[in-house]
Amino acid sequence: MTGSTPTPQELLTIAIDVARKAADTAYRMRGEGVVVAATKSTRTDVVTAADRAVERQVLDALATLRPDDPVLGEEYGEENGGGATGPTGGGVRWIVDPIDGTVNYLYGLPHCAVSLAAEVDGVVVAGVVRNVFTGEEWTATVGGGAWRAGQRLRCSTETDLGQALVATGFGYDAARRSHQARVVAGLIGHVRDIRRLGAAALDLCLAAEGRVDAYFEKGLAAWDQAAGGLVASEAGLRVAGLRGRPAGPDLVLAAPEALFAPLHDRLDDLDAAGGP
Ligand code: LIP
Repeated sequence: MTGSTPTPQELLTIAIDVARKAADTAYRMRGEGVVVAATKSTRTDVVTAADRAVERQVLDALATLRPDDPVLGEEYGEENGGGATGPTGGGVRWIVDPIDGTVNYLYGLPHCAVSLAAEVDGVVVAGVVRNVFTGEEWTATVGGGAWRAGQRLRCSTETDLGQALVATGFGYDAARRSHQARVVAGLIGHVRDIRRLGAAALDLCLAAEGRVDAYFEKGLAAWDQAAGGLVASEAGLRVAGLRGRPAGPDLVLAAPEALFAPLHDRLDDLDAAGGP
């Protein structure tokens, strides 16, 4: 595959192999005891030794398998490919969140995942999300559908916002969390209920198979949403931002077509993409 651009399925095969081994490391290290290595944006934004070890494992594996491909990761930023032949990986870039749901990992709550996606020329074409604790694994390729345990995933068919179970999340900054709480306060009376599970990649995958009807969150980084966003869109969810913007740090909204407009409009009215 060196030099030419691999197919989405070829990239997915690599991603699954790397992610499974990474998730095994995360699980093993959890059993050995969690070590908080540092904090980042705030005192509650922790990074564990496992976050760093798992991302380094992914980087090393990809450096062997795809030496010319750059990798963007949560803990080490962008490491440019550039093996012997230089960055000629056919426009492939990898995006990794070594442990999405780090606080859940710290507390031993079984909702955290390794998330690994492959872009070609800036478009995510393959992705895998693997729950570290349960081994549940979601995969997708562009145009190839979203899958778990050999079953093709289909999102919720709910059409009534008042019957929708909606997942969301909160940032680490106190001022942002307060704004996000006000958004939830304005929404909760208009939906079935809210779920705050703590890992965007998994939240997107649960939405992909209708275990929640929709998901939204402000403040996600590329590594939070790259793989899970492809799983969600390949399962039939519309994944976007507000007011015609693409999904991104301002807001990620993933909803079935029938719910997208009413949920979008209420979130827009509540300034869900705004605030600190
Ligand atoms: C997490 C996200 C989650 C969000 C958390 C946190 P991390 O990412 O996946 O959706 O609500 O606050 O940002 O920090 O565990 O990689």
